[in-house]
Order: sequence, then structure tokens, then C-alpha cells
Amino acid sequence: MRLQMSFQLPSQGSWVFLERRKRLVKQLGDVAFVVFAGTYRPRNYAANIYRYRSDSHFLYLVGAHMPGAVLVGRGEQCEIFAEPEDPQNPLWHGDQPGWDEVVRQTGVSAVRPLSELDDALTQLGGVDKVATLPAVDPATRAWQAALLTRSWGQASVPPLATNDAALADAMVNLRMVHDSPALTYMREAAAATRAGHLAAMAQTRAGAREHVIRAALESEIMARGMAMAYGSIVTVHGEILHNEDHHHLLETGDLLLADAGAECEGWASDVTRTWPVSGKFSPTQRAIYDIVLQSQVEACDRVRSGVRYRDLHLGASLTLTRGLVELGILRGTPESLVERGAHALFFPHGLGHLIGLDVHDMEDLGDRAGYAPGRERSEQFGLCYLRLDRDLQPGMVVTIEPGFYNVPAILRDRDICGQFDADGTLNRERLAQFADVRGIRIEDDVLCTAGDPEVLTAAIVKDPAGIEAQVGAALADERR
Ligand SMILES: [Mn+2]
Repeated sequence: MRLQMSFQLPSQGSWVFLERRKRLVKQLGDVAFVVFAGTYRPRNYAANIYRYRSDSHFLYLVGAHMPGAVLVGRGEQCEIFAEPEDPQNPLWHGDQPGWDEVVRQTGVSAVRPLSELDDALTQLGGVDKVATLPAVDPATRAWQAALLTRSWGQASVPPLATNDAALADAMVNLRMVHDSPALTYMREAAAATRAGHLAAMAQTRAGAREHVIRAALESEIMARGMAMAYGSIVTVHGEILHNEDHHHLLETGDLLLADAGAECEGWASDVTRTWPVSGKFSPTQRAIYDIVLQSQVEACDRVRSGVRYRDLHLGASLTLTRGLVELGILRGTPESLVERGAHALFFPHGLGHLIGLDVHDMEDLGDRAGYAPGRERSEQFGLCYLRLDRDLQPGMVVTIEPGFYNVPAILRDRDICGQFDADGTLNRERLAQFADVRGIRIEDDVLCTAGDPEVLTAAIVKDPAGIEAQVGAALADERR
């Protein structure tokens, strides 16, 4: 906690945060809350650090990136405790905004030195009376647990005491329904993401490596002053779901899967597109692409108030399964195949998740955000990976991202495939004809409204003809 790095202030204006904190207090009543910004993390030695970003709960309530800071609030009163500026700091980082500036822009009553935090907590009735959320970064978590005498152990999502749980629930309720500043930034992130994906398609050519395409994508986002919301997946091995390698060579006949999104003022976008390296889908690739696209478009259109997300997932699975039965890859009645989980052989993950300040919004709280009270994860293969099972309401933004993958680890797993091989459900001979489809995913971010859904990332081409026209477009320009 010694070094004070540069920090950034919000550009929205303090009313946004005053409003959000007021809504928080409305839910929490008289309970005091203590929210940690988190400290920066060293890469290899203390002065070489990862880009700092405040923890999302802190960011939501204050809007500032302030390493090591702690927000303490109760009722109308809200203060930030921070490390006083190191006198050496301006030499290396230039003049930073003063604490008076922080007060003005975040609307808190005061910024005070961290050394006064102990006394402030005592005045609030003691550390066991306040509500807090387990910080994400381990160093902050350890300090927080000691300071507030929480015994969270090693669990990434520990069980919460009553007041802590109340704060967690209040944050979930607030952050799940996005206000207009949040949506403004998510739309900006979506626009940058569009530019990135279009550039990546345009630069795609056989003989290039994945990292060249990744660079084309991220360069558009960087050029807009934004960072990535998560580590980009740009790969010809889309069947490896969390593939973070970028060294493979692009070959004619490959599909390239890009899952990448910009982060604007902390707000995420999360988009996947899949396109043929050659600029032309093979008939087998096109057949599967059309099925995934149909299930994706249908699911986007069903993002409506009151709809249970799990039903969207099952509906998308049914459309996929119907398509796979028509192609002869699966045999049986689509409805009963989905009931038995046969679709998960090719679509093992969930249809999507909440998105906001975190790309998987509030997953730091486990399933508290994603699953409505009383709902729990299924144990069935596939359904167990569903991250979201709530009834949709206006203001929620969710991703819709069905896919089809030839995952060797699944197809050789007798526990998963055994029953489907035994009764002939899985037609492996037919499947072998689709070997040039390793992974296809199509993903958009969709805002639930009181009426029709708004696909925030709709401007990113996904129809096959549009994609084929865009792939390699930069090359065509060079030749002209
Ligand atoms: Mn996603």
C-alpha cells in the first residue's frame, strides 16, 4: 500500500454516483458499508504492475480508479479513505487530482487518510456491524479480512455473514438493471468492438498467424482509447473454449473464431464472430453456421421482460438440436434429445450471462447474481455450465452466444457419450463429414427493454453473405 500510482476520475459527473449510492442506501437502510477498490498487482517486481482497475463494486459507486482506496458509507454520509500522496509521485506520474477534486467529482463527503479508517469503523459500531464484500484481489482480501475480522478462508466465493449478504444482494439488485450512463458506455464499447471485429475480418488471409488478426482487432479498440474487457480469443481452434493461444497459422479451409470486446469507462462488451479464412464457407461449415445463427437470432429476439433465461437456453438448444437431426448428426426427437442433454455434446456451455462492469457481471459473488433466489445449477452435463437463470427484466443486458463445437475431450468421454453411442443417437460417421467445423460461436449483447429487445452489438455483421464480403476486404483494397 506504499506506492500511490496515478488515478483516474469519472467523466460522467458526480450525480451518477450520488444517485447510485442513494439507491444502495435505500436498500441497505442504516447498515454501514465498506467497499474496497483493491490495490494494483505486480507483474514481476513491485514497480512493474498490471494496468490498474478499481474493483467493479467500487467503480460502480464512485467511478474512480483509486488503488488501495476504501469507500465507507452509511445513510447520507459517504467517505473515501486513501493513502496520502507520496511526495515522489509527481516526479514519476505528474500532478494528480487532489482529494478536493475527488470529492467534487465523486460526490463523497470527504477523502481522508487510510490511517483514520480504524477510528471511522469504530464510530460505526465496530467491524462486525459493517457490511462488506470479499475483495477480488488476494492481497486486498487478506488485508480486508484481517481489518474486518472476517474468516473467509481460501474459498473464492466464501459464505457471507448477514450484513455482508445484504450488501451483496443490494449490489446485485442495483447493478443488474443498468442506468442510462451505463448503457451509454456499453453502446460506445459495442461501437469500438464492431470496428475491431470488422478490421479483423478484413485482415484475415491464409498464411497469417492468429496474433496478426488479434492485433488488427485490438488495435481498433486501443485507437479509441479503450482496453479489452477480457483476454481476446482469436483462434482457428474454436473447439478449445477458452483458447488463449494466438500462434496458429490460418489455413484455407479453417474457420476463425474471434471472441473479443472493448471496455469503455469500465463497461464491457462481449462479442463472438466466426468466419471462414478463405472468405467462403464450405457447404458443411455453412450448414452448421446457419443452424447456430438461427438459434442465436431467435434467442436474441426472445430477450423480453419476464422470460426465464433458462428457457432461452433450452429453446436455443432445441433449435440447434433440430438442425443437427436434420443434418443426420443426431438421431431422435429433438425435444427428448434436449431433455436428455444430447445437444451438450456439441454445445456444452450456457447460452450466456449477465454483462455490465464485469464481462461476466458480478461473478465475484458466485451465482448470487446469475441465479434467482431458490434456483440452483442443474447437475446435467451442459446445463450445469449455465451462468444465468433469472427472469429477465428491463434494463438487464445479457449475452446470447450459442455455439457448435467438435470437442475431442467430449467425444471420447464414455461417461458423456456412452448412452448416446449405445442407442445410436450420435451418428459418428455423419459427424466425421463435418470435420472442417471445429468451433462456431455467434455472440451478441442484448438489452432487455419493456418492449422489443435491443441488440447493442447488432451492427457487427453476422449473416453469412455479409461476413464473406468482409473477410479479406483489406487485401482486396491493397490489390486495387
Ligand atoms: Mn460471453
